[in-house]
Amino acid sequence: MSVERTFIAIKPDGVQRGLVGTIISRFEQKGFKLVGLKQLKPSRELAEQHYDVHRERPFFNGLVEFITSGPIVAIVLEGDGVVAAARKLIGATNPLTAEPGTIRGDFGVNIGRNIIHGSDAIETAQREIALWFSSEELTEWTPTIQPWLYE
Ligand code: IDP
Ligand code: MG
Repeated sequence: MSVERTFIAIKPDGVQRGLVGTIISRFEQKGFKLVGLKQLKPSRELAEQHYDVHRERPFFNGLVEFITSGPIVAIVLEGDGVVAAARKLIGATNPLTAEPGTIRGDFGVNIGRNIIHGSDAIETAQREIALWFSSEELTEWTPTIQPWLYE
């Protein structure tokens, strides 16, 4: 078993469209544990740091404008293999080609409005969690259903 943590952000379009509950439910129903959850309007600095790898891309400025335009919901999930599994639940970057059944495949049509972010690797997740959350904001707890999720 590989217990991991990942960083998820419901982007301003997901919040505006009232998809927060639906999206959190999908991760809960899959069996992943919420260890961090907050709503915030990110600063430009935070958004730029988060998307630092895309700094030279033509969509970078528009992306930062979009992410800072409204509240986002920042989430930390924990569970076996959660980094790759959450990316699978989220679906491909372009919602138009994302598989039905995935969050982007079910709820989006445009790459610039793809509803949700999820860390792409364990190291990225560690960097992003540290960027968005302080350690006091993360809760260590054991769900009572744990024995029904893991043998
Ligand atoms: P990911 O979110 O699936 O990891 P990345 O390639 O890392 O996708 O891109 C980060 C984010 O940048 C995407 O989720 C999307 O919001 C935005 N983005 C990526 N490519 C484009 C584009 O061609 N036009 C507009 N926005 C883009
Ligand atoms: Mg990415």
